[in-house]
Amino acid sequence: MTAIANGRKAGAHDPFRITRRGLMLVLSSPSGAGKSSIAREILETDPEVEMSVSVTTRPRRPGEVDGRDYHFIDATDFNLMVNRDELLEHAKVFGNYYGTPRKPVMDALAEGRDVLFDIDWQGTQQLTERTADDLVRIFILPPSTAELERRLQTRAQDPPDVVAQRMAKAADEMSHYLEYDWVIVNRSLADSVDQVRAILTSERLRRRRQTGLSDFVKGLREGR
Ligand SMILES: Nc1nc2c(ncn2[C@@H]2O[C@H](COP(=O)(O)OP(=O)(O)OP(=O)(O)O)[C@@H](O)[C@H]2O)c(=O)[nH]1
Ligand SMILES: [Mg+2]
Repeated sequence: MTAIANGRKAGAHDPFRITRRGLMLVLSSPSGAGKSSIAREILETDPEVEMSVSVTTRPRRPGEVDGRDYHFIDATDFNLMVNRDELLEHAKVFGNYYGTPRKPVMDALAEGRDVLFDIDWQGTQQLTERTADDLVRIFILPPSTAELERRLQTRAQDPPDVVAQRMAKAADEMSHYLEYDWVIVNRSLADSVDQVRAILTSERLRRRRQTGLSDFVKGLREGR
């Protein structure tokens, strides 16, 4: 696919690329709005983006892989990580604890790679307080309530009582769209993915993120 080829050409290891600091791309949405599908597509097609793998005390679901989907840990280890300040943010969601390990994120940003976060509004608020300059926040809305319910039901990963619980929470969660920089209504996966790519392209070009610019311009002015 050309998108991959182009991405590689301009990738983090391209010696001609202007050095930049990576950014933190946060995707939040109510359950079932399509955030995970969008994230998967971006990760598969953009080699400069990597996923932040959260720790969670939630039990692993069939099909989930430890270390890929989440690091599945118990409450004791979770508290240990909180106390050692090893989490960039953490929150309780649907009765389980979730948190973002700090070190992989910091390493990626310093190396000019972008990190994608699938976290809720509570985590986003904490990141806004701590790492605002690196943050790009996108909120995904469903096209309608009926469509949201349909997606939650056909996903078939959760029992009906959990679906009902998530629908009830959706209205609450959606009120947080005001705390995000960009809002996408997910009518079609392909369009939403294109829109996220457009945001990524723009945000990467921000002057403050292009840390190699002064050297580059110096070279230009010296005729190199
Ligand atoms: N604050 C915070 N939220 C997280 C983190 N990891 C996952 N979440 C959020 O926790 C919620 C539940 O995630 P999961 O247990 O994986 O369930 P899911 O079926 O993927 O839920 P939805 O994505 O909401 O449909 C989602 O809203 C995630 O965005 C994290 O490290 N921090
Ligand atoms: Mg999800």
